[in-house]
Amino acid sequence: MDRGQAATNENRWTLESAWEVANKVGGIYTVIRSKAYVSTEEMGDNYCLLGPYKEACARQEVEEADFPPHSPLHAAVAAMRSQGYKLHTGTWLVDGNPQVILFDIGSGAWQLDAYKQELWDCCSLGIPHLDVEANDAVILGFMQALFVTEFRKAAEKYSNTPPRVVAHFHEWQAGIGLIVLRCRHVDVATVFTTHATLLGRYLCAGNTDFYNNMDKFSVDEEAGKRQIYHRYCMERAASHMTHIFTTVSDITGYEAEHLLKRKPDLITPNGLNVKKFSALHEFQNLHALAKEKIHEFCRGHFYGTCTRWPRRRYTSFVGDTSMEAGHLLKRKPDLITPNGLNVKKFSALHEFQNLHALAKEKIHEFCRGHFYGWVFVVSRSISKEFSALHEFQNIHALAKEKIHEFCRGHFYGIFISRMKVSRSVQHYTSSRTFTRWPRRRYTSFVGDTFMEAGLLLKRKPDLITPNGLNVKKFSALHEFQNLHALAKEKIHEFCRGHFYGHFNFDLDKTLYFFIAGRYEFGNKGADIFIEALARLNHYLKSSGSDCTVVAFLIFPAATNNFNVESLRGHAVTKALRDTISDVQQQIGRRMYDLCLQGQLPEASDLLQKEDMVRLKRCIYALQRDGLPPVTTHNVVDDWNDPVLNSVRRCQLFNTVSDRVKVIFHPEFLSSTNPLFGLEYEEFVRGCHLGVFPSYYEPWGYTPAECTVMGIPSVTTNLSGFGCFMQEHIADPQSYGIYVVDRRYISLEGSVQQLATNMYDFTKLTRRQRIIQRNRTERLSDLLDWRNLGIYYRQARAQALKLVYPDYVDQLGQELERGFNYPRPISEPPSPTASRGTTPAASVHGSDDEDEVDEEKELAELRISDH
Ligand code: G6P
Ligand code: 1S3
Repeated sequence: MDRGQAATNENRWTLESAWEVANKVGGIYTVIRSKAYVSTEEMGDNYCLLGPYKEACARQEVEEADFPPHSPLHAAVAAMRSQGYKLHTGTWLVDGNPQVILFDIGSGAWQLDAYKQELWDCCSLGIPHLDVEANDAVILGFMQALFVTEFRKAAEKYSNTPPRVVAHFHEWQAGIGLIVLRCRHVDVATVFTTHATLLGRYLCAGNTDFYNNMDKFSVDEEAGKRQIYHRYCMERAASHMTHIFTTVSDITGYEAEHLLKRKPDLITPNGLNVKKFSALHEFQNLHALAKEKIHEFCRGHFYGTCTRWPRRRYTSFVGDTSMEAGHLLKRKPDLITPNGLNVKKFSALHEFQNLHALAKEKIHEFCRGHFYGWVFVVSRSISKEFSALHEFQNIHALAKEKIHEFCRGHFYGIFISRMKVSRSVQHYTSSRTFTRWPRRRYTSFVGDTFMEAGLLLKRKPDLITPNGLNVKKFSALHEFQNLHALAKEKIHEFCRGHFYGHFNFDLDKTLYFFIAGRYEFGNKGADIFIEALARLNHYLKSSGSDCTVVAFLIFPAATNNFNVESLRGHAVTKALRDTISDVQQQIGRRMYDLCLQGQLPEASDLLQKEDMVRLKRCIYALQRDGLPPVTTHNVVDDWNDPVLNSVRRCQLFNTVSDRVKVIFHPEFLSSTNPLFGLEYEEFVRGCHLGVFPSYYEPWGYTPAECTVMGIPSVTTNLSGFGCFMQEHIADPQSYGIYVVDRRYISLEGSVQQLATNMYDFTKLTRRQRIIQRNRTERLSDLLDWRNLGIYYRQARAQALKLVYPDYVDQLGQELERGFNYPRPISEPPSPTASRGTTPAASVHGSDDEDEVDEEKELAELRISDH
């Protein structure tokens, strides 16, 4: 059936409202945005999102357009506009491209007092004047309630089938709309979802033993003490007045039961819009690359007959065409129109001289080939003849390009001048050598040679000596593994810059751990992470491990930009890299010429004195007085910053002897960042382990995102994600999901467990890490909205049944079967089905030889002393 056809036939609609629709603030934005694809798949144009108009985000993400005139959405928008409200309509430019209506809060502000009065009259809810956020929530709520009312009326008119409308609201900021709809008895079914509770977040941020006292809090008093009583009332009223109440995890459900005094009807776990990479094995890549070379040959061989790659003619002439035409076309041309050329004049750079040099180099190249075997000193002649070629001009041009580059960075944003930057610069890329080629078996056999030899040579061989091959094993490398290697290389580059002068560790034996999120130090578990890192440092030192761990902490805090020391590091390493690349090219050229002359190059022929001088200058620039900084930025409140204080207390100062290095990056990552130049997603891919030992985490998208990218992570049994994984996977750790106990053991016990988990991780071999990443990535099905979206559908269906008892749920049977996700072909069984300590113990087997081998191998390689 077409997208949303069933909903259209039934005149069934879903209007979903959240403060974070096309308004990037936190996790709810990710929920709504990532879910849009499955929502529109199910509902088509009968699905629409409602949110506040936040210009900065909306202008980038929303394509404004009117709804089609025959749509009840169009009628309702027109009705609102005729009453003086401003609404922006269109589609959100995300997967699924859902329809969206954004309400301009300013246009309803003049009614604020009336709205507050109505709230007070209908449910004794008083909103203080000074709470701007709550006031905005009230205005948005009333505007949305009015819109839904108008929409309901219009939907009745546009179809013969009675409309079935679900209005779904997320979190307290959107809750007022629901309260108003219910107070005014509008005929729609309502769903309310909380992603956290206000009081829970506040209580956890203090030093409270939250989970053991949940049933004992005097909720009104606690909310009053924190001056959030009115917000708490908005949240509580919405959760009680809704037809169906849901939370994102069991743990938040438990919290809601005690703090909001209503148990959720359903848990609606968060998913992700998982985009799977096809399982590309390395040999497949090699096939593609080799095929491209054959293509290239064919282009050359069949030139002229290949219609897609036509042969170009570069010559032009006037010649005797006139005579030719006279004979063949039987008419003498009236005029000769000689062909011209588009002459491009070169300026003071004597570009034609350069072209001469380049062309001459090609003739040299010909000579090298033609006179091979002869000692023919060809390159000497070009070696130092700078003047004629105006080489100094070239050098000027190259150096100027570097200054251009600096200017581009320095004047970014105001870079409007017409600098001629278009002359191309040659880039040199060094190819990576994959030490571990993916495993594959190429068999060979001798066949009947034995018989043949006996007959023809008249002697029977004494022994058969079958021919072997130098087999390079291919392991099952998936595309996301390649992406990991590429992104990791960029993090390596950052480390080279950051630790210059103290760079005494081997990047090949370096592991990258990270924590990231909203800067809630205790709630997100940064406190125990730093403490556990200090212990890990001790374990690695005392065991004599050659592994280094670089731990990144990414939390947005107030800063005065990057610090000079971090920027300097990247500048000096860049200078060294450029010099080496230059020297490398020159060495290559010298070596090539010497070999062609039949000489084996001596080191002194290749690396010359002036190269050494250049290198020495770069090496001297790498000296530094202090230690590599712990933070990349100047943190505004340095002495009170919780991360920096904790790092100081644990003495993780990045000394040469530390095996754990710490880098606090107090800003979210973006590709324009001059230190990393990486988007968050790419950064995650390049890391080895995400560490999220949260104390308060209703769901927790960060470890979920790691999982779908195939990066192992640490989570806790106090996070919705951690509990979900424990429920669905028998042995999460073997899939790279480490669940730290923060609920049933002491704080000291949790720190210890985290430190041990991290230490065990450092003991895995590269191969074990690769296998573990493969397994982690297999869990992505479990987190895909295509599977988890069913809970939202279920919530809406239940709400409709409550309001319209005659409502027949077409999805009924499917819902009753419950949650079940398909087992991928040619991969080990789904984690839910596996009950052994490792998936190798599965009885289901696997169609893929590589996978089976990997599983066996991992079982053998498992560290026995865990
Ligand atoms: C991926 C790449 C491999 C690389 C490996 C490094 O699997 O495909 O080529 O060797 O990553 O793994 P590591 O855990 O050491 O970063
Ligand atoms: C909340 O955002 P947070 O980081 O403040 O909602 C998210 C989406 O449901 C959830 O993943 C997270 O745990 C909550 O805490």
